Amino acid sequence: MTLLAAVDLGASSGRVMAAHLREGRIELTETARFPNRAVTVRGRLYWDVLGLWAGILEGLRALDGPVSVGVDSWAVDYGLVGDDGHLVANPVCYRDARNAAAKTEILERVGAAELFAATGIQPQPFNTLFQFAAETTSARRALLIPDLIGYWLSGVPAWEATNASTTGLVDLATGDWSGALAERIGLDLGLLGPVTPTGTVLGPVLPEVAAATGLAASTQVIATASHDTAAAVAAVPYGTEHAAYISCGTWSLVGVERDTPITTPAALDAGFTNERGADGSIRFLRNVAGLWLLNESIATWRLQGHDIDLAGLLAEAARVERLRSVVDPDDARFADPGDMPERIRSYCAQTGQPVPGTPAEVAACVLDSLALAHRSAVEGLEALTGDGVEAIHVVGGGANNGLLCQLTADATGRAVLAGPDEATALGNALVQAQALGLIPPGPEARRAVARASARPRRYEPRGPQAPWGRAAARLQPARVA
Ligand code: LRH
Repeated sequence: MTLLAAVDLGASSGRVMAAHLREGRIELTETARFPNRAVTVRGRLYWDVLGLWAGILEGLRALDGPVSVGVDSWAVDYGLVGDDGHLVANPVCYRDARNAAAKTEILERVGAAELFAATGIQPQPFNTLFQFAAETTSARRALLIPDLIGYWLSGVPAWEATNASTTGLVDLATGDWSGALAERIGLDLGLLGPVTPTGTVLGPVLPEVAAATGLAASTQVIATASHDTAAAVAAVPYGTEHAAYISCGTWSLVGVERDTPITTPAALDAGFTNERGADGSIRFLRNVAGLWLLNESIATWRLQGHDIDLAGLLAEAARVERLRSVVDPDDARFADPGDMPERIRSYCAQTGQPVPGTPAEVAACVLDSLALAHRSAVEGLEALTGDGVEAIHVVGGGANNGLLCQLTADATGRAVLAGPDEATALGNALVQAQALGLIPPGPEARRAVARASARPRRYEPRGPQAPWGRAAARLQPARVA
C-alpha cells in the first residue's frame, strides 16, 4: 500500500485527501475540509489564500507518511510573488469586475478569432490574460494558485501545463507561452517561467513545511494535473461507449477528450474552449455556469435566516412541475456573487415566464436550466466534433446531486453515469502515482485504476424529449436579448 496526498482546492471549499494505492485501486479519505470563499474589500473580490494554506497544513499534519503531495485548484487565478519570494498582493478572484473592461480593451487590439486560433482558449473575462492586463501591482513572478501552493511546499516555482493552458497565453502549436501574443498586448512574459510538464517531480518538501506538518523530509511535491478540471477528466472511468464528461461543481464543464483542437469560428461562436489534458490531450469543452447558481441561492437564503438543508430542498424540487420556467445559467447577471434567487426571479419575469417563489421552485428552475444547458452543450459537441455522444459521465460533487443527474439524462436522452464525486482528488493522485512510476504511463493504465476505484450510478433517460426541446426554444429569444 502506498499513501499519496491530494490537495484539492475548489471555489467553495478546499480539502486534503489521503489517497491509498493498493492492488490497482485508489481509496480516498478526507483528512481536512475547509471553506473557501471570495471576500470583498474596498470593492475588490479576493481569495483568502492564507486561510487555504493554513487548512492545507492542517490536512497534511493529519496524514501518516505520504510519499508525495500534489495540488490542484480552480483555473486562471494566480498570486504575485516579489523578488524576495514573498506574496506581494492577495490573489484576486476571477469573478472580480476588473476583468470585463480589460477583456474589451484587449479584444480591440487582438480580435477574438485571432486569440482563439492562437491559443484555442475561448475568450472569457476571467482568463488570466485579461486579468494580467487589469493588474496594477508589479511583481517578479506570477504563479497560478496550485503552483503558488506547490512553491510554498517545495520552494520550486512551476507553471504546470494543464492549468497554464487556461491562461489564454499558451500557444496551441508549441505548448509554450505565446511570445507573439504577449508582445501584441504588451505583457511582460518575464512574470512566467517555462511551462512545466504535467507530472514533474518538483522536489522534496521544504524543511519548514516538514517541521510544520510532520511530513518526512523525503516527501516529494509533484506538479500533478493542477487544473482541477484536468484532474477530474483524468479520472473519468470511461467504459466502451463514446462518452462525454461533465465535471460538475461550481461550474459544469461539458466536453470530450480529443487529440486535436477545434478552433473554427463555429467553435468560437458556440462558446467552446480547448484546454490541455493530463497527457497533452485536448479537453474540448464548454463552461456552463454550474451549481454556482444553486450554491449562491442557498447562501442567500441562509443569510436571510432560512433553514435550508440540501437533501430536503432537492427532494422538494423533484416534486415541482418540470420546466415551468428556465433561465440561461450563463447569462452575465448570474456571474457575480449575490442574491441569486432575486436575479432568477427577475430573469423569469422579464422573459414572461412564471416567477418561482419558494426555495424549492427556485431550485427546480436552476436544475431544469442546468440540465437544459447540459443538453445544449452536448448537442454543440456532437455538431462540432462530428462524433455522436452515447453516454455522459458526470464527475465531481454534482455526481451526488441525483436530481441533476436524472434531469441531465432526461434532457439529453442519454444515460448518465454518475461518479466518482471526488474525481478531482482521484485524478490528482493518479497523476502523482504515474509520476512516481507506481502506475504505468499513459491514459489507459490510469483509467483502468480509475475504473477499479469508482462505481458510477447509472441514470436512464425518462419520458419524451419534446418538452426539453420546447423549453430550449423558449430560451432562445432570451439568449439573444
Ligand atoms: C472549475 C474551473 C473551470 C474554470 C473555472 C475558472 O473549478 O477550474 O475549469 O474555467 O474554474
